[in-house]
Amino acid sequence: MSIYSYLLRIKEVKGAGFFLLIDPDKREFKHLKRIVPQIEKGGADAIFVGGSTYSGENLDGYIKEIKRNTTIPIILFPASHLQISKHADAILFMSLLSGRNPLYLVDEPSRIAPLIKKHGCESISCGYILIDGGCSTSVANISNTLPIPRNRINFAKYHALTAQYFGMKLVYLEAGSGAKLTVPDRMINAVKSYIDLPVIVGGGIKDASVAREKIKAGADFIVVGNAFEGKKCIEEMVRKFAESIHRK
Ligand code: 1GP
Repeated sequence: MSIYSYLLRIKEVKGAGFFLLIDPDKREFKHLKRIVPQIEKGGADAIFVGGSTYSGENLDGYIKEIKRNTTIPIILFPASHLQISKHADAILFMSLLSGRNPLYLVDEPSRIAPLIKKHGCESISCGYILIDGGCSTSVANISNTLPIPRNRINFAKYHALTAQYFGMKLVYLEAGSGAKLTVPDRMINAVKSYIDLPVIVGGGIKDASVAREKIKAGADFIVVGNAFEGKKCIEEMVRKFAESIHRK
């Protein structure tokens, strides 16, 4: 089964999916052995790997170490072509549709595309849409793009529909890692009812009840990273998120 089919299956069986994001800049290699099994035992559906400032150093080794410690899929969430590894199960192949910087709309994707072909990895194309998270975020700074204002619901809807008509497989509504404010429920709801694609929501989600709110608003998948950073024992917290997200 492809990873994309697996994700759709998760949605069908559990109601929604939970992805835990590991940023190699913030989680040391030596801690993976302890942390990764907790992610699976806690009930996350996949592990995302990536980070805005990560140089890609030893990415192959990092992915292999995660793989040694889990059976759930590892999906790359690359900020650049330096964050591609053939050892991942799939790659979120993104274009930053909300931005007007050609570097992240098409230049980085065009550097990643030949690597995907070379490695024969599964690519899951995704319209990446940045929403104002109420503070300055790394993704906005590094991409040098403006997020969509929180009240511009139609703007978000039209960008998401663009992803659909471009033939992309997912839409990611992103407030940015560590965002002060999460993607507004009203916006999630409006986007989800306007398009036919699965919607991922992430950025600033720090507890299970907020994740639940996003699911109720229409999110199909939730990504959480920051809330787990720097913690040694995460299994119970992962479980709380998973139970709250999977509740039909
Ligand atoms: C960032 O959406 C993800 O790209 C996760 O955000 O780190 O704030 O959970 P957090």
